[in-house]
Amino acid sequence: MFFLVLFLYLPLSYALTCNPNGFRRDCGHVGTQQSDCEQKGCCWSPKGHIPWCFYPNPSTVYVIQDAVQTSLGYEITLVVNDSSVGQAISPLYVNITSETKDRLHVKVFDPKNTRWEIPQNVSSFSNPPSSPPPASQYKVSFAGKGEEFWFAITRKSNGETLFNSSANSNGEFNSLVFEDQYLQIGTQLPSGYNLYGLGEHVCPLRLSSGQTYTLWNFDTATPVNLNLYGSHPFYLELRQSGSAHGVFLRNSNGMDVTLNEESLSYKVIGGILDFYFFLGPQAEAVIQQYHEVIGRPYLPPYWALGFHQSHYGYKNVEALQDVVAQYKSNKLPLDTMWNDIDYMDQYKDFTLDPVNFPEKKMKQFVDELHEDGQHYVVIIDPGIKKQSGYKAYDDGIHAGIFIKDKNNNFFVGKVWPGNTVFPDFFHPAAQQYWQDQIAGFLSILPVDGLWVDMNEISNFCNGECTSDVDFVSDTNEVRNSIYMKQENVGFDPNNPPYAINNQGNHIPLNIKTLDMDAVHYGGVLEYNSHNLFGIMEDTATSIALRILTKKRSFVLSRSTFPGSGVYTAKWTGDNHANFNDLYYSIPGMLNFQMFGIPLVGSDICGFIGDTNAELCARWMQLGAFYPFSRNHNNKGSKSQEPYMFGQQVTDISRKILNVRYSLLPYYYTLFYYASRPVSASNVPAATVTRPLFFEFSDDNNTYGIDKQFMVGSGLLISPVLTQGAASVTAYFPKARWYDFFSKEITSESGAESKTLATPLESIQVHVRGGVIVPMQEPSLTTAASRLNPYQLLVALDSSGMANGSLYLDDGISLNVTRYSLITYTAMSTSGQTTLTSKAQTTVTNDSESAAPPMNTIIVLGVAKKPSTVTANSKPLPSSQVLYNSTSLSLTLSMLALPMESDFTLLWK
Ligand code: MIG
Repeated sequence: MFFLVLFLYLPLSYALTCNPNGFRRDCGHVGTQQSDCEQKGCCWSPKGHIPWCFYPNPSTVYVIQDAVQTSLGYEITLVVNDSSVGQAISPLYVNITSETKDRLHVKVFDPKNTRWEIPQNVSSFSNPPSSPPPASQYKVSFAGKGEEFWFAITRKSNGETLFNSSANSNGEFNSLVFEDQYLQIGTQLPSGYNLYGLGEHVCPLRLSSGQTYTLWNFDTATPVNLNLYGSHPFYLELRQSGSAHGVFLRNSNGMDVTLNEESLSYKVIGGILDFYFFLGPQAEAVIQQYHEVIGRPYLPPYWALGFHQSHYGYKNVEALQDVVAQYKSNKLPLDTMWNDIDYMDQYKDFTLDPVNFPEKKMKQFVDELHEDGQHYVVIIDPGIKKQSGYKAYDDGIHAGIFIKDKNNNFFVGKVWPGNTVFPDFFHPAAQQYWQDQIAGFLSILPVDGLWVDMNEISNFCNGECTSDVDFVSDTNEVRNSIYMKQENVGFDPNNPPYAINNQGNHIPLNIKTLDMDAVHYGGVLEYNSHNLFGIMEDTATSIALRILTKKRSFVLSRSTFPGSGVYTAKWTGDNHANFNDLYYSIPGMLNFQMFGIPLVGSDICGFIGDTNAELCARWMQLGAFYPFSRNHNNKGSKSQEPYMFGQQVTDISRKILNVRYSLLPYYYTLFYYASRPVSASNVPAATVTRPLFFEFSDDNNTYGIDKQFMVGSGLLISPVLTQGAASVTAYFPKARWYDFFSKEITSESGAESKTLATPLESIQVHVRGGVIVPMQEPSLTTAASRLNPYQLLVALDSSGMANGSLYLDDGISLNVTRYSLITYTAMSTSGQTTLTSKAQTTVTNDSESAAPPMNTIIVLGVAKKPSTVTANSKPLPSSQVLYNSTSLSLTLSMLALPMESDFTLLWK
């Protein structure tokens, strides 16, 4: 039977040999054994080169036929040196375009036949400039005419080669392959490289050599290193010099990205090779340059930064009311109550269970939440129950907007409601359809946001459902049996020639999702667009909400793609209630900062399994610092609202949620900068939380740290991640660090590790000297907090300087009519310190009220008690000045300074 398979790809296979030094085209998949390999008629040579198992090799390589210089770069024509063998597409064009001084675009494509490319309206990309950018940071080089093709990118300032597609000396990867269903290219890397990104995977932040990262959207309960819900073909690499660069492969097809000892290789099963290179040189600049291409994250509604409570299994509206009441009586902040699929009638989107969640009571419940300044979010799944008489189904059939199968029938899968069809967001009428369904639901229940789950697309059948037995109960068994089948059939869209390492077991592409020959509008195959369903649903849902509510939207998505952050928040999916997953939530959160979806967090206290008091307390402490902070767990798991574990955990949760709420002005300001092209101070700002190396790239001790993280540039969070531990060993990079709680100096100049007592009731939070953190007195909701006076936490560095900023607006409007950007600067000279506030305020609607005043300023690192303190040149009475000689902190209170007016405080 294997002859048939071989015949399909290499019709002239009889002319080929097994030359170990020749061109190796991967035969099979990651982890192939010799016997498998030889059985397929492939060559086995486990030395040096990978792949060890390769197709009998022709000597085909791409050579440069022509290279023309253009105003923005080069147009290179490649041809194969022997077109009589193999399936290499020839000629190929390589367009190298200098787009900005920091960004280079390299696109390898078939000039004759248009191949699949991501449509621009799905995930945006850049347009070439009209004139060449001046003074670029990079230099491009490539092979000479008639030579085998390679290209390389160098950083001009230090000569570092950032990308080099020519095979390295130990032959870890091969040069370019460009066939219909197999594209291969790679780059050399320095030994001991530091490389990050390539999501979505549960794994340590710094990626490992020897590992293959597969990108193929898949619904599974977060196994380590395997492909997950979303795909983000982007990586950031940091060199020992401290400079960082980024590489984005704009491609939506399935792919394996393998990290070898000194190289990285891409094996992609379709589309084109469309690369963007970002020169940084700071990590934060790389990310900002990346987001400029894929779209910057949106500024979320302020309430989305409050605390959220969810559970799969809330039985009825009374259960929801009870949770809200318990939060209140325990004085625990809560902004948003969530409903999982339990609220639906027979799991049908846009319906309410008439018995347990009846319309009248639900409407009253939601109205009451709103009166109390709280919010309500519900889940929807993409699967629409196949049932005539059900509006969402009938409307979709009428508009013809569901995904079709290869026979031109609507594709039938199976999800919670039974057999389902799926909206096709490629269809021009799908947006209106989706908006109409949402509008219909909003008219019953004014929900504040939508949670879009299962959008990988997840399907309980493997491909189209044929009968009820298709339900995937034992995934492994199904995988194996289907995979065996693969070896025995000819062309099968679910089993292309190269099997990506889907679920670590190279399972067929349609397992737990659609068949790859399912068809979207315009003839777009699922094979090519599978990884785009999530972003397309995110976009459609968010746009519908913006149109219908005329406010900023809130959408929480599981499946994402580059550009999703323009519209959506992300949670990291079905984690487990254990300490391991508590840890993995940190790299998960940090990865999505790079991927442009900063509003991200993990299910606090753990989704699968029963949590316990200690784990939940530790998780509330860490989760209080996630940009998106939500406690959620599975049906059947023990209730885990923070008040469920007695007084101690309730107190711990209240304390840390109050810290979160007091820091929201700081978080919101970080979101503002991430959504903007350039920050006020011209410091690149693209993330909300960030790895330590983003801030301290010249300290290579930080390169592997993923058990601590920064919030902005000012806060260092070092949580306890170990069961039973009552201390934390935290690394302090080079700076002065203050304990957020005691206000004392923990490390005078950093560059040291410290073991700090951290009993259950505490988490380590440190403030970096040199930073001013804007804060606000907390209340039980963001709506109430926003009415409270502001505070500043001024952490002086060793030279008595600090600065910070604050962005203020109404927190909800799409077009704000009153906003301020305020910068704070502290400077010390000869025993005297001044703190100035400079506000830039824009008011286009005078009826909107101004922000509450600045009341309290806490200055850390004031060596001795000042004898005079003035506010706007007027002496402050001693009742407003408090100096603490133990912590060396100065607290100025009852200031009542208007936020929109400049002010100066002085002490000496
Ligand atoms: O098949 O809606 O990740 O958060 O509670 C499971 C029920 C479907 C998966 C989500 C999870 C949610 C659950 N969903």
